[in-house]
Amino acid sequence: MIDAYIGIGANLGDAQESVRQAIDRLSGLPKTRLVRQSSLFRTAPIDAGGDDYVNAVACVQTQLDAHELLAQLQAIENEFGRERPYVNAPRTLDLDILLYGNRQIDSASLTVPHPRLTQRAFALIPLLQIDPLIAIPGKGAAHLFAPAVAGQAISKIAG
Ligand code: PH2
Ligand code: MG
Ligand code: MG
Repeated sequence: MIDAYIGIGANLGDAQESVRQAIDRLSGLPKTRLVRQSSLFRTAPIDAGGDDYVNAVACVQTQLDAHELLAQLQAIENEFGRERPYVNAPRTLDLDILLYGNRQIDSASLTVPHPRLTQRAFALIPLLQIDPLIAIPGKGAAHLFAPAVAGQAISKIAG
């Protein structure tokens, strides 16, 4: 069993509802159980246009290997009508593997830890909410990177 942390984002359509439903879908993945979920956060787009995002992070325990997990996440994105007209286009749902246990993976389709995790409040802050002591393989304690993203707009959504 591996603890995998999934970054969830949406800024097209009913983003809050999509993020909530996506977390529900994660809990139904084969060989996988949902362990923790962060609050939902409203965040300003980073290196992207469109509306504010709704972001969250979920922790799952899974027996899927990293590429099987990636394929499952892409299938969920597609179910939610994900389109990719250009890089960082507004999206109905984005599911990224942020961490896969303590593994470092660099394949054609997958880089883990997520290469921009330490630079983006929308991923780092929800991650720290569910595990304040978590370490990022190759980089060290995640909380050490929080000051560097303190200028990025992020606010917890009530409820
Ligand atoms: N995702 C991106 C690019 N920019 N900005 C925010 N606030 N939230 C995201 O999830 C996000 C982004 C690429 O995946
Ligand atoms: Mg992403
Ligand atoms: Mg993605």
